[in-house]
Amino acid sequence: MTVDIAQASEAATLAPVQRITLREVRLPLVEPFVISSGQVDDRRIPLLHLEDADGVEAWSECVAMATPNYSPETVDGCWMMLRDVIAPKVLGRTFASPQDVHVALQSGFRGHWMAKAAVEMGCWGLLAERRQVSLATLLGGTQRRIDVGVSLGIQPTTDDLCGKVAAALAEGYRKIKIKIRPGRDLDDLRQARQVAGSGAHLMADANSAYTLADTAHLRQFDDLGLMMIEQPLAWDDLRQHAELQRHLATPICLDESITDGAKVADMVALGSGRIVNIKPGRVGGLTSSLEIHDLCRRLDVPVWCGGMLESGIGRAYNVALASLPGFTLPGDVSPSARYWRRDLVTPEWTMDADGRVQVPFERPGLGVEIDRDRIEDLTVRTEVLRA
Ligand code: OSB
Ligand code: MG
Repeated sequence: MTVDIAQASEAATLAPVQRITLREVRLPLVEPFVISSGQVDDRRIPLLHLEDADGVEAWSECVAMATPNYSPETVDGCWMMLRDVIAPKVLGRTFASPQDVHVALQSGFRGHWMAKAAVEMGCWGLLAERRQVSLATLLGGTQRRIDVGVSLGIQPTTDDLCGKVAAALAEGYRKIKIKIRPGRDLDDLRQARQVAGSGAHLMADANSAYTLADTAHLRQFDDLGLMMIEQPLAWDDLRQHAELQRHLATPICLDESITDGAKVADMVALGSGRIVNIKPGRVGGLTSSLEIHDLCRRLDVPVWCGGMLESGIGRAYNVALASLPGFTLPGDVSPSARYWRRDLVTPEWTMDADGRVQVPFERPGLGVEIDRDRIEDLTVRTEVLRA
């Protein structure tokens, strides 16, 4: 981009966002992704193109799913909230920092984390462009390479799962997360452990498929040497997870239940879990992610970066976030080819044979080029929002 910013001091802060173009793209996954509460074949992705008063541009992504089976938010709900409520609070206004955008979107405004995050993250993208630094630098990242894990959806058969586990290990992945549901859990995990060997980093993600009535069943997971079990109980629960954790040796990792730093404090106070999955979309953006990261570091709670089947645009934000020092466990930041025949960015995100993704510290902004032609081809609707 060739935008001349007259004074470095102006570049240090945000200029008013003048225009946000919402676009929905449909990106077919290379294979269906099945979790206990639903299935995704084609990913519907709202993209945001933000332009500020100096003509600086940035892209961001809203991570909501088509249906409210993971989070109460949806693609269509977020579109409406972005257009009618969130963009009007931001467009044409002066904010000193993305943190101030976060504050403006929090006051008197409940929920809608993923919709808010799409704009707040875009403002971080704008600021990185204005300063001509990488997003990872802007966020305070320190790790030049991120350990990568893969999230395997529920497969048609246990044999299919074992094949995927073997293939993932051969590719170099440093953690394998296996989606489970009642009826497809213990046997799947036992066989996966058999294939992977005792040293492999395996974990399970239940996406809220169990209740406390399953405690005795879940205790059997303790024999499997899992790194953690992610979100076994209700999506908004902390109290019952604390009860369950008292009966499990395997650490519980919370995903859905953590929507801000206060929830982390509650998790620790109650003993609801010992590890946190941070997804910037789920917690309202990067300001909230940084707050959770800092709190977890103080409290000695390991964190890792989750994923929402993002395109290469959302992935850029996740990779930058995961470069912070508290991200000590492999993240769900798999390379582009694990999801898409062709991504929306160049270069595509790749993983080396050691199972690591390179953080583009040396490239300003998101660190990848946006493939506008490809986005244009995949766009199913557009809406322009102006100050
Ligand atoms: O629970 O972590 C989850 C994808 C969609 C919704 C919820 C989850 C996931 C994943 C995918 O596990 C992680 C990835 O993007 O690779
Ligand atoms: Mg999860």
